Amino acid sequence: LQQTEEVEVFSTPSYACQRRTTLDNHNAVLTDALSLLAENAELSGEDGRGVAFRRAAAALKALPLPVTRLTQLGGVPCLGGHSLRVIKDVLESGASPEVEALRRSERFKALKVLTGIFGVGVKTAGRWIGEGILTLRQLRDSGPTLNRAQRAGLRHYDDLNRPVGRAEAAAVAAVVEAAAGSVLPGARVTLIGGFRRGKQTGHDVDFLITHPEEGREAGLMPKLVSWLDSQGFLLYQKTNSNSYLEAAEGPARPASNMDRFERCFSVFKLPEEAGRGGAGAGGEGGPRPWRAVRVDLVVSPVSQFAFALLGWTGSKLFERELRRWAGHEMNMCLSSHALYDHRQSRYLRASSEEEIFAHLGLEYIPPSERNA
Ligand code: DGT
Ligand code: MG
Repeated sequence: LQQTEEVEVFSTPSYACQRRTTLDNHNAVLTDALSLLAENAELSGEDGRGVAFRRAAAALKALPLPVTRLTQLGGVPCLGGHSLRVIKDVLESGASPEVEALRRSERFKALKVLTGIFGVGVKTAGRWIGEGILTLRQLRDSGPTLNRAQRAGLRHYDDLNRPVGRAEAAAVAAVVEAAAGSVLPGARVTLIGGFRRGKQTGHDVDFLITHPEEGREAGLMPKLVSWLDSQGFLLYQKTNSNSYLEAAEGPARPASNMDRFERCFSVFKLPEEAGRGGAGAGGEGGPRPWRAVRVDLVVSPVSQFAFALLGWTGSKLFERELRRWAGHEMNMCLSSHALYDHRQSRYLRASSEEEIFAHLGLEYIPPSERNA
């Protein structure tokens, strides 16, 4: 009699927005490898390949146990040949030669360092690498012209590449709440992004601001920014104004998810308090009295609040999958402003995330389970 070991065969729905993905990832070794390949594709301008690896990683993140054999993956969607090869290598020998080579690659390292500068995108980084600039030192020495965002990014490079903790996020929240309360009494500030999903750290802190009375939020962002600036909280800011208008005939460009909210990309000067993990910020001179933190502010009219909340809570892949589900499975168009039903030729209103999931024919997934 041949003894066969019991191994569970996994299966999971194909859209990330149909799955519950907590932060408890049982397959981090595999998903780290696939995420690195995704990152490399994105840094090389190959977004399609990037999404394919992100989807593969997300499918594994949703599994209830560690994968030990390839044969368990029969019912797991989104695993293409390339991803399966990487998974096989990791399962059999603990590592993927392709991923290990990538980790050591000078080009990948340079792309990571340069795009790690706030304000530097893939194209700029690629151009600099073509000019022989691979490190921050080389960038500082050879001095290509930097814009205002990039100068701030370079100046605060170490701070902005140090993860932001929950206590720091709460401290930023207190400042933003004071600002909003002062310039528009009754304004509501909500922490969004990764922290709303329960992450312990983030690369930035994201906030959505609204007012319960429609229209009162208009013009709020400039006032907010000028209050923050006058109190000395801003090291950098760039504000985009709201340009979203609903058209009677439906969304003009259904595929577009460009944000048209009042939005501010900023770098906060956050005072460091004792006990908040300020050590390490100051290097040799001892702890500095403040650190730089990336903060994103978004203002939404209350009529669009639920859509904005859903659209800015993430994860990025979860958002992308929600929009794909809406388009491909429901013939609807979802954005951070609205949901348009092409069959009925009308916008579907919602005042909560639960209602939006219901419109989409999806089971409600709470923020802590959107970590795809
Ligand atoms: P983090 O900050 O790296 O810990 O992780 P997240 O999930 O907070 O990511 P982040 O801060 O880049 O973005 C927060 C969420 O907001 C993200 O999951 C998707 C959404 N988001 C970010 N940028 C845009 C945008 O330009 N348009 C739209 N519609 N959504 C965006
Ligand atoms: Mg964030």
